[in-house]
Amino acid sequence: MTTVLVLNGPNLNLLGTRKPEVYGNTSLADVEKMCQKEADRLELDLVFRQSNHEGQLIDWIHEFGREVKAGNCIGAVYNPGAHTHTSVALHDAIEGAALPVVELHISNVHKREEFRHHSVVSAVCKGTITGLGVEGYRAALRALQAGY
Ligand code: CA2
Repeated sequence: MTTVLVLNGPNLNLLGTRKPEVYGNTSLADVEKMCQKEADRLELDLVFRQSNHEGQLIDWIHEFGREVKAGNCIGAVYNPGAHTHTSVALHDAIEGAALPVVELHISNVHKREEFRHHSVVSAVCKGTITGLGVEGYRAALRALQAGY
């Protein structure tokens, strides 16, 4: 079986504990269970990770870029959190590692504050899903599996 990485950036460990009007009531543990179920259905091995630290996220992107090169992984579903709008380092990591990434946002960033309208990582991602709630994770897994 081939692996898919689901990666979550800063503060996503708070999912389901606050701001339900923006992010819903689902916890990150629930998202993991949902992704695991979808990965089983798609016959993919799931690796699910979250960090609040940019360097850790960069190391994981490099690690899974190597796995893609070795033929063991098809790519990543990545919710970069607030790093989406700020981190040139994550842009460079995705590009440098040649990791196929579906960028994922739970909320519709375009309906929110203007500073959330621009993503510095979109240009190095395969595509972006925004505003479909946690259902977006499932859609992103299907898209990667289908070869997008
Ligand atoms: O909509 C998304 O998924 C975001 O990537 C979430 C980020 C935000 O900075 C992006 O603009 C859009 C924030 C993640 C923080 O999640 C929380 C969840 C519950 C309570 C507080 C924060």
